[in-house]
Amino acid sequence: IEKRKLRIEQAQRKQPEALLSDMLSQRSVIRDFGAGLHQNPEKPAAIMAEIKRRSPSKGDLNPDLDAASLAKAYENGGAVALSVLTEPDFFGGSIEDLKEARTATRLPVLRKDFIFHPYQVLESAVLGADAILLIARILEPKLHKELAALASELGLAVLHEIHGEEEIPQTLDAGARFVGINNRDLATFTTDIRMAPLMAALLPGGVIPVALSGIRGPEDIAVSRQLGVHSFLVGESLVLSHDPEKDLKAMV
Ligand code: IGP
Repeated sequence: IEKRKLRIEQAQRKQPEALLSDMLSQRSVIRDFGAGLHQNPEKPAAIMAEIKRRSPSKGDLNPDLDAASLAKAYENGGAVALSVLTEPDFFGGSIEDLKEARTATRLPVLRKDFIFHPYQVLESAVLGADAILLIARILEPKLHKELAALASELGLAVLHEIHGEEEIPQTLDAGARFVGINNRDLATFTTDIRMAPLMAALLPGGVIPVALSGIRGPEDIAVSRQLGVHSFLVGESLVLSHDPEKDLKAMV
């Protein structure tokens, strides 16, 4: 017990910065989140597949899902990345889901949560996420930029989420390379898959648009691609599917 006490005292004497860098150094190798995303009409659709137990609009979707097996099905189905909800109250998510999904595959993992504090960015890095979501609508431009800078300092990629044209300047100012455009109107919860292509046309070349929400199957992918968007994030329809691997293969 004395030995243990001494070790704890020694650990406590370490500066928080040193502790943090210790933790970060034990982190597994960061996977390249952006590698699979693209804006190339010739390539198969780039699909990020989401693990989501519940949603505010639909309630329980698949509350008992097994994150590891679903992640494997997504990988086998041709997903380029995983998105894992870690938000507990509205989405039934957890850090455990993120860890299990990541361990089960070789895919990069986006932490999907409401991130509005530097602590959460650090936490994401320590817990092994490869990328984080930053939602323009819930962030003041200054904070948005700070969180993005901290993420890149830690080697994390960022998917910036926008809903409207007015959020584009702050997003570009935060250095965005990947911009998720939400097809879902958060006031009414209705989705319109033409939203993402419409907004994508307003982004400068070199920025990769990703269509988020409301993609139900191959037809929606085809329509979006005709309108000029080639990367996607699909949740609900895959989480509810009896054969997510097969359904995903039909979309790519
Ligand atoms: C997935 P869908 O309609 O395929 O389940 O949508 C994803 O876009 C959606 O879960 C989402 C989300 C978010 C969830 C988009 N932005 C922000 C939580 C927080």
